[in-house]
Amino acid sequence: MKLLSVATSPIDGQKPGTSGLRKKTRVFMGRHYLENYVQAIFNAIGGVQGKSLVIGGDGRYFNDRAIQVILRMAAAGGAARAIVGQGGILSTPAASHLIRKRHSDGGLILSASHNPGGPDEDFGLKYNTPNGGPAPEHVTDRIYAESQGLSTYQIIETTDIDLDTLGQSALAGMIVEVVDPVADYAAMMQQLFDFEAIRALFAGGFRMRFDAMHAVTGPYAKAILEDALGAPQGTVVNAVPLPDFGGGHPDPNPIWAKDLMNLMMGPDAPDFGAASDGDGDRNMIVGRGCYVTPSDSLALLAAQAHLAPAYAKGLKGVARSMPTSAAVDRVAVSLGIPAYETPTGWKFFGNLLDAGHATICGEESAGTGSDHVREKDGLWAVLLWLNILAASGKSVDELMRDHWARYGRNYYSRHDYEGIAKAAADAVIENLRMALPTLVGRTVAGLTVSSADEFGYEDPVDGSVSTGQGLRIGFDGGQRVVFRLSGTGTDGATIRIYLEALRTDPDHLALDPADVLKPVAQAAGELSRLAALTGRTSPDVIT
Ligand code: VG1
Ligand code: CO
Repeated sequence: MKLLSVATSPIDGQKPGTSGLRKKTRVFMGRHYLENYVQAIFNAIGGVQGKSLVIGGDGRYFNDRAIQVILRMAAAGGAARAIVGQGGILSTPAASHLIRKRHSDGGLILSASHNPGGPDEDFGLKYNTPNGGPAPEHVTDRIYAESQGLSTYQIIETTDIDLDTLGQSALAGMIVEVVDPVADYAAMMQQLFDFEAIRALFAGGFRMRFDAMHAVTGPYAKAILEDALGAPQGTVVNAVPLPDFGGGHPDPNPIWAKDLMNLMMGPDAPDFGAASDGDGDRNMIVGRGCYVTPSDSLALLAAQAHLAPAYAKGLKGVARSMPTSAAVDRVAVSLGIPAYETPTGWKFFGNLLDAGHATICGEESAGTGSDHVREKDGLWAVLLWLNILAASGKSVDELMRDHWARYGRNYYSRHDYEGIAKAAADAVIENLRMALPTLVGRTVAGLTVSSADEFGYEDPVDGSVSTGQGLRIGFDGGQRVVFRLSGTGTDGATIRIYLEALRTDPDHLALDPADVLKPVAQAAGELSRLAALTGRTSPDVIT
């Protein structure tokens, strides 16, 4: 074994986005690229001498190779221990839990989440801090700064480390501990939820389908839903993680989880359907004939969480990202608890959770979670839904109807315009930004603008400020549109347009969302001049 100090030079474009650094896999595989980024992370946290790190990923192409590199670099940096999921596998929430449970000094999670995997698709890497959460901006800024000034990295020359056998081995002075990726996570879920009640639900003939989309949650879902809770074999489909996710996008939404949607909307639908994404932190919830938007799911979970043992004493508060619908805010008002509004990205929930200000958090992009870890957690959301279904004896459809009858319904949709030339996308945002001060009082597509601003956030715990977090325009009557650029894409730019309209009239709770949102969609088009500036007339993805 030989310690090498390799001369390198900084590589452009290593600025981490909404969630770590995501690039084309071939970029990560390029000479020194991964190594530079890992060294930048190590430098940014003051080195890894004597530290312990949790390491694992979603199993996508290059996961195995990248982990070997990271282990050899951690050993070269003098790390004391690396806790690695067997086969290099750890879902994002399971990694967050392990970091916390083992009091480690943080972790490296290899994933590009819902982005497709493969040599010509996407790869990603992010550093999570000792609280188990994604690194906050001051840490990612430091990582970026380090990556710009790098001249060498340290690595050990050795043969591959066996990651398939559970147990401990030594790599130079570092202990490599290979752990079961599922066991600790499954034990925690059992603590949080009423497994007896859910078991009785399945024993009584309740049927569900969980689509793991050939991504990381397969082994977790099989162990928990089928083995521990007694759901019939075959409840979990696409359960084997594949390096290319079977060629699909492991993105749990009605577009990419179309098979599940078709089943749930068809004559043979089971009682409940769910799916999770590449790294297991997102969820999709669908009842028989009833798709639940992530914003509604967050609101319903907040309203009914007391039915699960872990939340029986109530919630301290709730938090949602700004583009997420205000449905959960209405629940918070009725519960008499605070509701926080943060920028997009789970890293902004970390301080609120650590400080005990919020118990449940969520995003419109199908991320929901609680203070049990510091990441969003797909299976957690599915299990909380199951717990609520078991305890209430109601169907998904009944629960949603009751919810809307009580709180009103925030109709919601997101339109994504993908692969836009960066200059055109920037022009759309810049034009809108310039126009903001002139908008209030103007009537567009029959709607009158009542507010217009650019979202900025001051963290209530550490006072840090994040600006430029999305343009939001409100209209009379509780309708809203938000514009922002994606921070996770790898091809050109993606413009996200978030549409929302509140209805409280009892006769307006079962309308077609597309009809309700038509005027606000039209206003969004006119205000942004999107078609003229980008040449696009319809979105690539509607969720
Ligand atoms: C997207 C979502 C955001 C989420 C982020 C990471 O970011 O909109 O809500 O936190 O992905 O989720 P953006 O910048 O592309 O809109 V995951 O499951 O990809 O880690
Ligand atoms: Co994800």
